[in-house]
Formats: sequence, C-alpha cells, structure tokens
Amino acid sequence: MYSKEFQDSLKAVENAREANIGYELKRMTENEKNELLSAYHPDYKESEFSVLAIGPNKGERIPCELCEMLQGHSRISPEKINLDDIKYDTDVLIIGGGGAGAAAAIEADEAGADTLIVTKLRIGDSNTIMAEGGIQAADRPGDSPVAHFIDAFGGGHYAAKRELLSKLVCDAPAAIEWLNNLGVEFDKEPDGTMITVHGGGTSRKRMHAARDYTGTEIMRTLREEVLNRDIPVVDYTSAIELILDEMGRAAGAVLMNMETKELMVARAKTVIIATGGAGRMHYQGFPTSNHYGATADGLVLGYRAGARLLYADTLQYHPTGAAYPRQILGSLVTEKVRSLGAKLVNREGNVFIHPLETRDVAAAAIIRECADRGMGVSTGYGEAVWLDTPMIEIVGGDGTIEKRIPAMLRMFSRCGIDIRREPVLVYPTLHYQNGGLDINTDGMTTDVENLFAVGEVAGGIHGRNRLMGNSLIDIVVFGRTAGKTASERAKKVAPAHLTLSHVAKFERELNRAGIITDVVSPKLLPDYRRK
Ligand code: MEZ
Repeated sequence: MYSKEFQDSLKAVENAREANIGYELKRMTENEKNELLSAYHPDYKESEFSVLAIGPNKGERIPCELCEMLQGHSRISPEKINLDDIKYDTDVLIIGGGGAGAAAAIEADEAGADTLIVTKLRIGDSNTIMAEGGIQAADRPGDSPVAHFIDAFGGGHYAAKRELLSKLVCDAPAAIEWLNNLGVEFDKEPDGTMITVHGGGTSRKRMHAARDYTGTEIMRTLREEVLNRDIPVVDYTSAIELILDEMGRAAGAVLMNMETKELMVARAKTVIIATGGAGRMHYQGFPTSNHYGATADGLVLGYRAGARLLYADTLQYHPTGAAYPRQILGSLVTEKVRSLGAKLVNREGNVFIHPLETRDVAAAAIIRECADRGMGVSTGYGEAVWLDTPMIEIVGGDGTIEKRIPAMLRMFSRCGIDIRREPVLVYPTLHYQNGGLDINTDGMTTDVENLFAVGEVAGGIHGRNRLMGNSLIDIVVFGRTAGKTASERAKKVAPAHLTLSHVAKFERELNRAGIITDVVSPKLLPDYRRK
C-alpha cells in the first residue's frame, strides 16, 4: 500500500498531467550535459574505479569490480589440462548463445563451416531477450545511414570507432530485411509498412519493434533458425579459458560443465566470443536489467589471452529501471514508454528533463533530482522519480498501452499497478557495457588473430554511450559479419599445436605485480546467497 508521501506525490503528478503533456522542455546544451554528467553520472565517481596493474590495458582506470575479475586467478591449472584429449573439434567455436552468437552461427553454417555453440545456460538466455523497445535502422523515407551515424556518434560522445559505427549504420537496413525474412514479427501497418518511432537521441523515427518484446522476438527467430539448421549447441557449458596455438592465434577453449564441473577441451580454427554484458556484476551496487548470466566472462577470457579492452570504464545505466515494488527492482521499463509520450516528473509533478535526452544524460538527471534537489520519492529502500505512463493513453488514445507495450502492462499489473491509470516509479538500472574487447570491422579482435568478439562483449561501436536500439542491430550486423569471416579464415587455418602458456604467464604477472587475491575468474554466475 502506498504511504502518505506516495499518495500526496501521486496527487501532484495527476494534477500536473494535462499541463505537462503540452509542456516542451528545451533540450540541454552540450555544456549543460557535460556538467550534469561529470557531477552525477556513476562513470565519473572516481572512488569506484581502480587502475589495472597488469595486462594489455595496464595503467588504465576501470570499475573496481571489473578490475578484481580481470586480475583474478584462472579456474584451471594449465599444466593439469591434457590438450590432446579433445572433446569437441570444430571449425568455428562460438562462446555464448544469445543474439550475436546465434547470428554468427547461422552465417558460419551458411558459409559451410562446422560450427559449435557452447553456452553456460541455454541458447537464448541472454541480454538479447531482455531488450524491449526496438531496433534501429535507417530504412524509411527521409532517413539515411548518415543521419543514423550522426545521431549515434553524438550520443556516444564522439568516441565511437568511426569505421565500426559506419559499418553498423550502413549494414543496418539489410540486417532488418534479413530478420524480417527469417520471420521476425515486426510491428507493421496493414499495408506492410514497418511502424517506427523515436528513441532517445534520434533525429528520425527509425526504431522498429515487435511490441515491447523486440529482443525476445528476435531471439526466438534466431534460435529457431539455429535449431532448424541442426547447428550443435552445448548447453550449461561455460568457456573458462581460451586456448591459443603456438603462433598466439585463438584455437579453442577449455570448457566446464556447469553441473558436474567436468573440464573439456574444444579445438577450433577460429573462436567467436559472444558472451554478452556484465550487469550481474552490480557495479556500484546498482540493480540490473540484465539476464542472470551477464558477468563479464568474455572480457576476462579475452584479456588473459592478450586482447585489449576499449572504454571498459563506461557503463550504461538505463534511466528507467523499475524502482517499485521491490520484486521488480531494476527491471527494464523500456525507453519506448517515453517514445510513446510518457514524461519523467519529480515528486511535485514537475517535468525536469526532456523525455528523449540520451540515456546517460537522463540517468544523471534522475540521480540529481533524487540526490541533490530532494525531489525524489522515497520507496522505503531508495529514491525514485515518476514516469507518467497515463500520458501515453491521452496522447495516443485509449488502448495504446495494451497494443504497443503489453509487456510493461503485464509486468506492473502482476504487482497490482495499472500503468494506464497510474504512473510508475523509476530509477537508473545497470543496463549495458558500453566498452569491451577492441575489434575491427570483421569483428576480429585487434590483438589476437582468429579471435572474434561480437555483441555486448565488443567495444568501440557506440563510443562512450549507446543509443536505444543500437545494440539489437549491432548483434545482428557484427554477429553476421564475424560468422562469415570466421568461417572464411577457418578454411585457411592448418591444425596447430595447442597451448595454455598465456594462462601461466598471466599468473606470473599477477605474482610479479604483487597482487594477492582470492578472486577466481571468470565469475560465470552471480552469487546472491547471504554471507
Ligand atoms: O537498446 C536497448 O537497450 C533497448 C531496446 C532498451 C529499451 O529501453 O527497450
């Protein structure tokens, strides 16, 4: 039941609603945004960062929790692994069964390579299925890849690797067509035209969607295609270390059965890391919108094998994580809610930020509203602001919520909240890893030959902040490219001598740097047991 404070605040929001719908808050200037970010965005909280003492990014600042993982001990003693005892032998080994891994597998298979997916949970358990609001592609009249590039480059603070972003926006329309042909049920007008809306930071309506379960629908389709093609998938099996050949090229992985802990060797001619993000690291204590397995594994595997990270110090806090009630704390309240007309308002019912500012800016504005201005609503376990969802039905007409965002309606109605009539409480939630392994336009890591990284584990495509809908498109564009290239390269790789010497070398570096730790990595799963 709502407290007196809640009820007073709710009344204020209701009373201000009509006026707020017509109220157009100006967009912030570049300077205003920078000031806001440096004062309130978690990426700028210096006490939460450490400096790496070893490895390819030695000397760089990264989140303390990630630093611990990257400088942790291996799960294996390399000398105890018999690399001649090969359990799986394949051309292309794909680590991770989310959207990027599945897209890569389909293209590798299409190109004729023997392909194997290993995944520590089940195929489809991934952040892909957690993405709700949409997928971007400039394929409508009046839009262009150039406009898409400009929006994403600015939104990412001009830090994206231009060649990667350029590939993303140029290949996006074909990727949508590919998904459509595979059977993704995009929202369409009766004449078949795709319905598109704005997302934060977009200058054109280029967000395609399948209601508000876009990622789930895309994953459903990709998963079916993988299974229809009989591409082998080994579930509940994690990769815990990469294997290299004597030339330092990726050549397989040490796998671990998640239940029995049995260790196995997979030999491959090329390896694609598609392990996703890191929300379950709960950086700075934030809740997360991520799936259960998002624990930065791919960063650890790649880093130990010598692959450099790019922008590992920047994370995305989605502005609208559910803040109430507690059982859905941190769950995603899709940005599409704001695309459809809902505004963010404070405890007094005042609009304090343009609803479609980029995510980092909107998140920082919410944190400021709660931390500094005393304008948050106390939930009993934190502070939050309102997202005034009933505005959607006023702007779009009765039935809009049920038609366009049924998953949101269902999530809150299970908690006794009808978002058509009541606003919801939100606060930033850890949503996306902006940085990751440094790659080229083929999706291959810049430092380790024949090692590819696709999806959230890769860095540089979006710069230091990502726009909504650009990760669902990146998993398809770069997943497909990596699958094709990995398959081509696999044709030219002769079987070589396998080694884990990089793991032993990393352990020596830990010692030399005087790092004493009992952390073992990759983490694989979060630990929520009470200590
Ligand atoms: O790209 C995303 O992160 C996404 C679609 C999320 C959302 O708000 O729905």
